[in-house]
Amino acid sequence: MKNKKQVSNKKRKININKDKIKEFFKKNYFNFFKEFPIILVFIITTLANTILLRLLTIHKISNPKPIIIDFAILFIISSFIPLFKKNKSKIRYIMFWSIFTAILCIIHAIYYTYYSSFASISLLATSTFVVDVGDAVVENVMKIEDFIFIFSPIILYYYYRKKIKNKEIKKLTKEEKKYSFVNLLSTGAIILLISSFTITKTEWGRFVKMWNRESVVSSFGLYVYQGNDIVQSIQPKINNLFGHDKAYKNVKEYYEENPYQKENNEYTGIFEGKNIIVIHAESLQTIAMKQSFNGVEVTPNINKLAKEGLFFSNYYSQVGVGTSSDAEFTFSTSLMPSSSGTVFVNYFDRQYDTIQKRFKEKNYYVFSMHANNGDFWNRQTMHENMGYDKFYSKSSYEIDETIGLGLSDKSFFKQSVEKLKTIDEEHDEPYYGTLITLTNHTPFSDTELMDEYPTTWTVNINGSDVTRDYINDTTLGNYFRSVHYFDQAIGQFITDMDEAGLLENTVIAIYGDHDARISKKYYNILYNYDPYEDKERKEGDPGYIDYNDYMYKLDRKVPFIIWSKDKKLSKEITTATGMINAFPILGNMFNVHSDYQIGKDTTQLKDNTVVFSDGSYVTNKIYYNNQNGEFYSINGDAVDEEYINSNSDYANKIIEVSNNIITYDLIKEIENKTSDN
Ligand code: GP9
Ligand code: MN
Repeated sequence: MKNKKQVSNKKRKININKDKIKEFFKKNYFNFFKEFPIILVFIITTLANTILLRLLTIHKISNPKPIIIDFAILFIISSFIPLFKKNKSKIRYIMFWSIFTAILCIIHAIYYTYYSSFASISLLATSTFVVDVGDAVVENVMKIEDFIFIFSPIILYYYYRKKIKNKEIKKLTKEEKKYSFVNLLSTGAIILLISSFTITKTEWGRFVKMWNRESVVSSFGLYVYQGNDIVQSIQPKINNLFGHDKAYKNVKEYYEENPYQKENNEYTGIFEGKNIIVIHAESLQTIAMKQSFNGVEVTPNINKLAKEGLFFSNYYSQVGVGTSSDAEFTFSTSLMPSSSGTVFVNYFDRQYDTIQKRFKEKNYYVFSMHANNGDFWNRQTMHENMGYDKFYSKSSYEIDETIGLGLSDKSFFKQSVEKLKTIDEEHDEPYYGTLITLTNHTPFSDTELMDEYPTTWTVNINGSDVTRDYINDTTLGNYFRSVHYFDQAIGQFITDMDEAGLLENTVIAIYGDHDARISKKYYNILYNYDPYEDKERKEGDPGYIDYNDYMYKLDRKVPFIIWSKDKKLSKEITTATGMINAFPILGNMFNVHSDYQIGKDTTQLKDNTVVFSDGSYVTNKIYYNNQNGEFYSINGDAVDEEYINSNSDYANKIIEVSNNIITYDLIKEIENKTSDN
């Protein structure tokens, strides 16, 4: 039993410690911020911006980790303030960081709306493309709330003018400067160090790989994310200093374990020697093929091609931030897109083994047509590197009719048929052509050039017809109208090609390049609108569909259709298939392949894993969300841990191998070594 004296000693010690701690905080923080309150205002207002950014984008601010880490970084940034001699320099330094971080938040907010991800500095080179998409950005991407972050430097400057400007700020001695610097810096560093012990293995993995930008910002905060992004964006430029040998070994081992094996099936060589036109259908989603409004299908022409051809109805795009260009890349190489930056802009100078080059080896004339600026997505350079003999860009077309981003698809196709007639006349050899469309790109604006196609719903109530707005004049309604226009354009294209005799010996392949990024709330209306009650069904209402995030992700499917006039395949493939499988599927039909193709021909498979750029994946049984480790059973199928783990390993592996190849230009190295031997 401790006697009273021991207890009172213990109490006194605790009080002494408390006083010491109080004294420590008073000296190191309270007195300092009392002298320099503007630093505290800078930290608070700038921290508020990062919290607001997460609130407006990922809608999550409950996790304290990113807040603490951002706070620590701001402490570190502030630690240099006492070192400045002049007070004016101190204020300029603070205002620079306040304005810089506000602009950073604005860029991320705008970028997130369009790409559902955070921006990477490696995309700076592509930022001009964002400007080029013009009204798509203004109307559908830039929102007023994106600019709310500017209030932070405004408040800071107002505080400076009101409270600091005309006041004499205490001059620090050399010793005090040094002490304050070390104190703030070490405080920030200690907070960072303690925070690092709370980071999980998964979070570290995502930090290193940076596929899952949302997850990195959610766990590490904005500034650590951006710092890591800068390092990872610069790294490819000095890549041989970092990890080249490990990457080379990784890729060599992968292809030794997974060599290309020719597997003949009912489609092998069926189109060998024929022409092929690949239509890259901007933002064409499979959901549009299932809709009708007022008795008129959204896509009657595409539906006919799907019915007569080989239709992959469970097909997904696998783009990263490179959107259209990533779709082209993965379609052409059967590799995953880059996780840091975009291939077309940051790695255009690497050597790739493409389907275009393989057709060229079989003496095909290979060309691409797209009525946008040739430097959009750096296509002028990248298409040549991919093996195209010629790229017909905007300068090859008469811009006689514009909708949205540029030349209307009806005019693009009409003018392209004339070019195809010339190509057919001038070339005895078969041709491989890629036609990239534009009209169906955001903003899906309703223009007089798009025939009226109201996405309304007319029902008979008490004997009289009542027409409900339904999704008309919503983004989704405008999207379906835009798709309906595209369908008319492609229908006319097929007719014109047929009349010109260009379909006799030609295969048409159509793929949607990615989904249209339309908000889930409109899909809810599409599925849950009750025209009789003229309201959206809620939980508990009869016929209510609980449209969850996974159903939304699955609705991002895009179609892949392979059609020819003289060989009607008339089959639907429901096996999960992705852009990465297109080259192996088409290659089997024309007897071309790449030793580096990662995808498989899925026409014979009962199940397949389609990997997305953030490491998530879909199979015929589940959608696995790599951001939170959850999985959604699509048809109520039960799967075991082994199914999840093996598919997750596969997903990580093919993303890693693809990025190794892209970053370190390994196809060129492997090919050179092979030819030297
Ligand atoms: C631009 C067109 C659209 O030329 O391909 O590009 P996206 O915005 O879809 O990447
Ligand atoms: Mn696109």
